[in-house]
Amino acid sequence: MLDGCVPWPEATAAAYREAGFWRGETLGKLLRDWARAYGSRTALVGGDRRFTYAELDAWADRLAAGFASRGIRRGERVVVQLPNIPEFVAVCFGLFRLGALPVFALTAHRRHEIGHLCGYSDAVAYVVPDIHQGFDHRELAQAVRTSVPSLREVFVAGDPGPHSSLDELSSTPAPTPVQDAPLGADPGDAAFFLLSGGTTALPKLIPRTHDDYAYQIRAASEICELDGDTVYLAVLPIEFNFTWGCPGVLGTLSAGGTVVLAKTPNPDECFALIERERVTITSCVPTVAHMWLDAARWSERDLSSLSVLQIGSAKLHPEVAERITPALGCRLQQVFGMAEGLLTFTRYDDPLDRVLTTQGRPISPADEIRVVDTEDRPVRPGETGELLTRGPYTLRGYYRAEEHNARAFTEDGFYRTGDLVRFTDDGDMVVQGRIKDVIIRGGDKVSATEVEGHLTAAHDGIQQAAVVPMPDAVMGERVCAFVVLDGEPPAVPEVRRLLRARGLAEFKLPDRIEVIDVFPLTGLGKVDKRALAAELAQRLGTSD
Ligand code: OOB
Repeated sequence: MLDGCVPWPEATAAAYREAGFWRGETLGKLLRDWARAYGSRTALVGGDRRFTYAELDAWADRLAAGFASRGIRRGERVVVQLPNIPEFVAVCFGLFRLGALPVFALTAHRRHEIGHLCGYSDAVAYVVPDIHQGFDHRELAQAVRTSVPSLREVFVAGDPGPHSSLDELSSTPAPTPVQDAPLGADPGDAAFFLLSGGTTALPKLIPRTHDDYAYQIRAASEICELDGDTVYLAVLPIEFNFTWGCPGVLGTLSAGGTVVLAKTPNPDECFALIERERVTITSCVPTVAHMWLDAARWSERDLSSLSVLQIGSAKLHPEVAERITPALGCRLQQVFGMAEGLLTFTRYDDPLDRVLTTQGRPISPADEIRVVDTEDRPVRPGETGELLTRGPYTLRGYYRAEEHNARAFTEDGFYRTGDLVRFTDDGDMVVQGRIKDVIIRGGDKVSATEVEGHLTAAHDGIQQAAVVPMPDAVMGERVCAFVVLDGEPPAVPEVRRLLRARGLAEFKLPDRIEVIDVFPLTGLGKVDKRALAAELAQRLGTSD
């Protein structure tokens, strides 16, 4: 495996291959197979543009040749920050075919996060849109380029400004045929990097291998019964594991279906796409589901093609879950997942109460689960504890993070998820809470530690900061910062402006600031965040 990645133990890897989970295929080769099987069918729809499987395959080849002609080599990293546009898919497959590794940045990321991702991965190139949601990514690229020495190239989808045009790169005919197998990469090696949902100040990189991801999309597609008639609407950002491969974009392509890209989760846009493209399945976070439930009351769009709505990434409350089928006329599937690997799904034939109240079961018979107490001892059946897991598509270590890995994994390779769960007698998992210091704001993960660091650095008067989740009916949680001050209390817009100026993504900025004289401490002398959450509830008048 690429230097800095942690492989599965050889015996475990052999067992996964023996069991047929890992089939020794690369993602770049899989697209070739899909193009052979489904050539003239529509693979991808983005805005007014439609691509057949054959066209997507040829586009990926041209991009692979183009990237190679610009000196990008096997094993090198390329930060990809693109919205839901067809280029995202073509660029990734172009890179897979070279054996170069996309690093999936969020479009919301700004100078601070992108600088970190490029530096941490020693990226040689960075792929951006020109302007997205009013923000000029070419300027961001210019700034990052001066601070990251490894960065040689910036490619732009759209008007390139001072950088290189992605269109031009893919207009050079590929030296056909690009050899079939192994298409530049080793199936056991990392194919791309997902980002961790941030328990650490900045995201860690999660290497996903060709073998492990090909297995994930196969297992997820089977459970979701995808086939050639599947039309998947990508509502959430495409770089999110949920959208990309649970079964999502890749699962749909593997089945010969059609992927439709939505620019935003806005119900006006998405309902129109569902009607126009006869969408059959989509996935979203509870906050988006809320929006859709409200919009469905007045919308006159025909949503009758929609048969499954997957919801995950944050806790879905049973009262909201109950409204899905009556309002949208489709089946609900709860999904619990993480970029690190493990996925649990409710199944289509589960009794309704299990679908409404649980997050289902792991998707692979080889997923291993432990639920443990604070001493790593298994809790009694049915009791709540921390979820630990390992399996054929769950990482064994973050990239270049030896010290962190020692804490994030047990000695025998189980990943410590930081989630508190219990299992019902039927074997379904129910998420009860979490012990990691993360706020889940409408499905986006915000590291408390990261925001705290920026608060004290950004504002002279803020002596100490502690960030906690603030319950919110629509977003699930919002970001509340408790601050110990020296001077006048700062206004929220002012603090947000200061953090934005530090290059922080918008979704991390505090929604509320609460002043406190001293922080409550735990017995170990750490800031007691439970006590702060209780204090917040009292101040908001929401404590029971
Ligand atoms: C998904 O992935 P990440 O990496 O952004 O976040 C993972 C974390 C989990 O550890 C858990 O804390 C939370 O998000 N989470 C849920 C949940 N699904 C994820 N918490 C409560 N209920 C759920 N259903 O969020 C993700 C990746 C793939 C598929 C779906 C979600």
